[in-house]
Amino acid sequence: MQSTLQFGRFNYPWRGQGVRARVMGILNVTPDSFSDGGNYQSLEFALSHAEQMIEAGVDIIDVGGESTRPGSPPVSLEDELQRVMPVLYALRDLGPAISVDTYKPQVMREAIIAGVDMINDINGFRAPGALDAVRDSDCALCIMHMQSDPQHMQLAPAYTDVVAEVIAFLRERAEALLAAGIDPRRLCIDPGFGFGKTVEHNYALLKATARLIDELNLPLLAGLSRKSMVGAVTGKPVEQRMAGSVGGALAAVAQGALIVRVHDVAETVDALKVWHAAH
Ligand code: 9MG
Repeated sequence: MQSTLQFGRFNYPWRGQGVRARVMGILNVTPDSFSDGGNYQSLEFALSHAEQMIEAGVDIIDVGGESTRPGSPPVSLEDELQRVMPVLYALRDLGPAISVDTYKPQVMREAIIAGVDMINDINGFRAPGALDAVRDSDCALCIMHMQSDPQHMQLAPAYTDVVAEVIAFLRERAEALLAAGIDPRRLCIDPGFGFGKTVEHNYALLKATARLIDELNLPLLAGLSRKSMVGAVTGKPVEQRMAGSVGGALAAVAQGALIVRVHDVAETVDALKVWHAAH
């Protein structure tokens, strides 16, 4: 049986013949990701980073205007629109698929008008108006699990059975999207590594990648690049976590993950080429 994820202008087979894991490069357009010289400088910086990722073979570029690191404060709707919209319009026709990382329905609406291929919502489309915002489009929808919110999520993450609880959450959200009339071929799930989880929770979920895909019958996106779960086993600070992150991406792909969200595009693309050549 062949299954395909509808991804805006693209279609990605995720089960059956012709499956190839896709590399999603991270493009943060937050003031801490460039020296804040105003809108023009941030657009120039974003474009040059995107061009490097394209050169390295990226499949999807994920544009985010609000930091989701533990403890990060929220940004206003106006600031987020001002940061991401010029970048989405500038990237739209450069080749790769474009994703926007947002939980705000108004940003989703504007991004869909700009032609994005995926909405990546760390909040699982729970905000009032989110389902209405995405219903009448063909972009893919990434439903991520998060316990609590970015400001508080790492204070005391707690589960009785993390894998079962994450599956139950993702199932409930997928059913809410389907009940809103959304085509199941647009849905993608994500366990949300680091979003309200200890290192042990994260590795229990990484080991359960194949189970999540089987039980929910949906393609999976894994984002563990440079996260503390990589630092915890390598003992490396964030700027030295490239090799560990590539190892984590391969562990997810080996269990059937379709998309890996990464900082180090060139290294991940090469690792996946070799991995696929051997399978
Ligand atoms: C925005 N963002 C940061 N980490 C992420 C992850 O693991 N998955 C997804 N979908 N988005 C993420």
